[in-house]
Amino acid sequence: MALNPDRFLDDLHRLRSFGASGVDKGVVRPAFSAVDIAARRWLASRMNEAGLKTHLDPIGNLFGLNGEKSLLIGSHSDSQPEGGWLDGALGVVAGLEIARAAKETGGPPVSVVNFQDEEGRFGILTGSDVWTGQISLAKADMLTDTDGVLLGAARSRMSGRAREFLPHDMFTGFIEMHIEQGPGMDVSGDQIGVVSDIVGIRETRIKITGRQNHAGTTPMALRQDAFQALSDFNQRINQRFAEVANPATVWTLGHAELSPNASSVVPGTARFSLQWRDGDPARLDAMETIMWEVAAEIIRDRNVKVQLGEVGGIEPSAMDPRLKSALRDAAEDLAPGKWLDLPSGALHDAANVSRVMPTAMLFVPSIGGISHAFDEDTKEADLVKGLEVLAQAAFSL
Ligand code: HGY
Ligand code: MN
Ligand code: MN
Repeated sequence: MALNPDRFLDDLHRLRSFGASGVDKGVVRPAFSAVDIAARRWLASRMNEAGLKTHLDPIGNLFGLNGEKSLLIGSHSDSQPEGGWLDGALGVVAGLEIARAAKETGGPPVSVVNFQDEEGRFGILTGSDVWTGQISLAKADMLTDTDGVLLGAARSRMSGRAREFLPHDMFTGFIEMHIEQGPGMDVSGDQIGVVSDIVGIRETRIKITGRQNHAGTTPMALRQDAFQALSDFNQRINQRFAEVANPATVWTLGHAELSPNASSVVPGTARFSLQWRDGDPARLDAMETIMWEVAAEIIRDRNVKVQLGEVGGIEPSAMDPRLKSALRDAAEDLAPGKWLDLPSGALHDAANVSRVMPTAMLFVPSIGGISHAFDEDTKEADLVKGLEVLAQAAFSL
């Protein structure tokens, strides 16, 4: 299969132009934003030019299909509120190049997918959640982003061109190429990572309601300060989670908002997110129990109301042995001694897709281990090496 690495890199840079931030190689392309929709339209035109049949499903997942039975390759093109140019985009453009090269040179049938809202503006991996049946479309429509926008309203911007959900059995398997997004391979000097499994996650949104009041006249002892309650909640979570964590366990309070958010007002409400990740479902459950216990302690000790949202989650998932071994063989052939097996601490659509078909992932290194930030980057030689390994594995399958 004759790949065209220049065309692959050109497409990657072209995709970055949709929502380019102007800082480093940053991208601002949240799911269902105008630039996200424009990027999907452009990708659809590239798929058409490659002779693939485009298909948009009701949640906004875009497919470029090659025949009735094919290997599926892809990832996502939506970004975090401040994202890099490779997170997701790399896997989609690699899939496009391999499907295109395979068509041009009589290779195996390969289709491409570009999942919607992998970055969880609304859910966790929303587009693949819905396609693989983890949640219904009706339930997904009721999800909101942190500004209160309903997914149902957001997706109506794309629904004019959408058709039905595709059956999973059109595909013999799924492979997702991605940047590692952590420091492991940058430090070890490896060029290719073959993913063994993907961690699980739990996530919820929490609201603390205290009593909004005057910051000069309200005695400390009488305050029901929503921020102080949040701070106390966070400290107790740090202590209690650490008691059950292993070195790979992580947790993050990544979104927080105070109301009215003014320097002379005792905050009346605090809204924030809490997520935790681990490879062991029992530990994920234990951490959820701790969260409920800490919430009860805060209500008791801080005289505030604590409302916990629904706890969403994805279970840890193992990658398929046959697909993994195809990736390993290709890695040993094209990057001898410079590849390794490793788990993924980031979530990926592959976690959902692994429930419905054989699925595998490969990683290329992230410079400095930086991702979900404008300065995320990977050496061009590593991007191309990943493309070649993936293409060879696809061919051997
Ligand atoms: O958050 C994640 O792990 C992924 O980037 N959606
Ligand atoms: Mn990603
Ligand atoms: Mn991401």
